[in-house]
Amino acid sequence: MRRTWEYTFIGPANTVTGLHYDFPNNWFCQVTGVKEFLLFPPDQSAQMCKSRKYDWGATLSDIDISRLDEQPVERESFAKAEGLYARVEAGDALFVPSRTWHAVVSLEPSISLAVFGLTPWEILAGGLPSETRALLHRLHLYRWGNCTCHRMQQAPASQGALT
Ligand SMILES: O=C(O)CCC(=O)C(=O)O
Repeated sequence: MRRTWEYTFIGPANTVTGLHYDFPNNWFCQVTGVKEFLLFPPDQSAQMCKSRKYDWGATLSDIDISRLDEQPVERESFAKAEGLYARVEAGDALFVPSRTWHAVVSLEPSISLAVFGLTPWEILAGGLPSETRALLHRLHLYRWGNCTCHRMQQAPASQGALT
């Protein structure tokens, strides 16, 4: 028994999805176009420069694979990582195991379907802590102001602060 849910990724060529990992396993299905994956198993986490930025579904990295020349510290760490390269074409399915760091670049306009799944035990072990963090985040008690889900608006000049 497994609860599954899907994400669809639709985008032009050269779309970059930054380095991150997801808690669930993922069957990544390429529908049209071509994408390249860089994959790093969980034992490479020490080299992945884990970010403090909050994201509901993923754990993010401070490494920006498209701006490594501007990130000397992250680049040095990234250079020590041992990973895998995968290329997916229309009709391919790639299994991305739980907690595997990955970054993705589309070489062509692409449509992809990511199918995530969690067993009841995984929902308890990982889903519960994740939902607790999400609740604390919405209550502004956890990583508020440093997240991918809320856009911080510039306050009027007289207030001179971010809201
Ligand atoms: O296809 C992409 O650009 C991102 C895919 C991804 O990160 C995922 O399925 O977890």
